[in-house]
Amino acid sequence: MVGMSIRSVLAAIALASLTLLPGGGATARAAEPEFPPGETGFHTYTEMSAEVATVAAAYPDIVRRFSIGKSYEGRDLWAVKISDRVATDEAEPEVVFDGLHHADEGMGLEMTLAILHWLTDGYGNDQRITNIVNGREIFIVFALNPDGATYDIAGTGDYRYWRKNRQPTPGSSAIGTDLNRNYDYRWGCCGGSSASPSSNRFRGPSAFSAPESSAFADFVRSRVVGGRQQIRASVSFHTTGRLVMYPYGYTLTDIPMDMTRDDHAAFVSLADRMAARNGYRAIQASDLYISAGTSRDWLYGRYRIFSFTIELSPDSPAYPSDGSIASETGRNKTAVLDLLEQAACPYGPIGKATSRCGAFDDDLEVARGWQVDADGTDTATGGRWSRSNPAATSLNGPKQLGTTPSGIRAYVTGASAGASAGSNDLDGGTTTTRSPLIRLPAGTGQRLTFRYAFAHSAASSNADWLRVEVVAADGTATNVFEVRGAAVDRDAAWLSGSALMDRWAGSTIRIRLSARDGANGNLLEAAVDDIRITRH
Ligand code: 3K0
Ligand code: CA
Ligand code: ZN
Ligand code: CA
Repeated sequence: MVGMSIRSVLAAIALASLTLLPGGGATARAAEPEFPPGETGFHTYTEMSAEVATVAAAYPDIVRRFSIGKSYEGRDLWAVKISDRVATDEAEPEVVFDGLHHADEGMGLEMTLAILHWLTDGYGNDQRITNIVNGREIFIVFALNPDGATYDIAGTGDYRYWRKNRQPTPGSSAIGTDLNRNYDYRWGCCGGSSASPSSNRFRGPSAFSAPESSAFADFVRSRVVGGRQQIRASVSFHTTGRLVMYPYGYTLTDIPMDMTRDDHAAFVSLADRMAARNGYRAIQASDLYISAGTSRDWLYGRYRIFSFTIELSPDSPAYPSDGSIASETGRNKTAVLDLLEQAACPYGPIGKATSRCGAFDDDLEVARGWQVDADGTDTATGGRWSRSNPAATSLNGPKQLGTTPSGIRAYVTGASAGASAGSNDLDGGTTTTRSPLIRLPAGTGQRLTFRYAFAHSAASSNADWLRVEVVAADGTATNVFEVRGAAVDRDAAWLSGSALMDRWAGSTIRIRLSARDGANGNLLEAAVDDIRITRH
């Protein structure tokens, strides 16, 4: 220590303890854990962290490194964003890859590192990769479960066969939660996880009880910009089985209520495309076994992200050898590149690029930034717009329809299950709901299309209406579609409406749905679904 100032001694001690205690935990580790002899080609957490930092430093124009949060033991959950103009949030489709939800699935981490290297090495050298990096914003979360992965190899030259994280469970001596059972979508349902803390499929005491799954979810939530989730596709890499799996895992039903027909068709098509490239088998996740609370189900169920789980490597041996890293990751290269390309329009492979991937597309199945009574001026006393699963009502014929053009939700003027006609209809004035901001492309021919239903009793008059308005950037509202009431009984039926958007080409607008009950004692129902702006 001769010649060292107190300050540098302290700095040296701090550095040493950082190295010794990467987790900041209470127990000192004597040496950095390493994979068993013969398998050291896999990256430890420390090696991965160093490699990600090195690549980020080498490619500052296209790689930004950040941490999405900390593991239970305090390790950073490292991530990168890869794109041109990487410091700017551009209007480009976003894609997320993650590895190592499960501690003992090291090939998943190798896969995320392989993607990092393909994209950075290829940028400027390979036209396909250059186009992808220019046109997408790619996020990679390398190791969701660094504590478990470190523990798995911290034994005496062999694996510990550890899967879960390293978080104690209150009231139990058992350690660890299965991160891929801890997400808040159908959490704990349907026999797809275990309530027992000692189980390898332990779902945790509550959804998002684990800091690692919670940090991943927070990151995904942070990608909601202007009410719209920017991430369009994702892959979570696991081992083993050589499978490409799409939602859902929680049910054997192919197209349950919380999936649309278009989305299912797109999932099958995207999975088949990847399977054709990596030679794996494409299946619905539940065809492997029922799993609930997985990241994949959450990503689709909550945000309609086209999310996949890829199980790398053959089933045997349980731990693939490090000699297979290059070939097993390599065979996934074109599958990954294809998904990155298709992410611009996941409906492209089912031939619906024109109808589903225009300037705006909302099937109203999940919250996408609409706001009821955004201006605080609505006067309706009942039956305000509600993004709901409508209940069929009848009064001399159907008034609110129990079906929707897509999925199970639409905007309807009041939906209370089991309600009788007249108890949940629009009353007392006007109700509005306003879309998030929509940037219209320059050039003519953009058309707003939607499905709607409008029904009333014979007590209606032309003071009743359903309107679709365009609200310009300066707040000016223009009526582009209107259907009015009349003194006749009118039954509900799903119809198509449309309006040309040329007036607003190149500008930023909102769509507003407005329904009005202009007279008393009248049964009035309106509904809207599948709101799109496309150019045919
Ligand atoms: O649907 C799923 O994502 C479940 C598959 C996954 C799991 O979490 O059980 N299989 S793994 O544990 O062998 N990677
Ligand atoms: Ca960019
Ligand atoms: Zn796994
Ligand atoms: Ca719908």
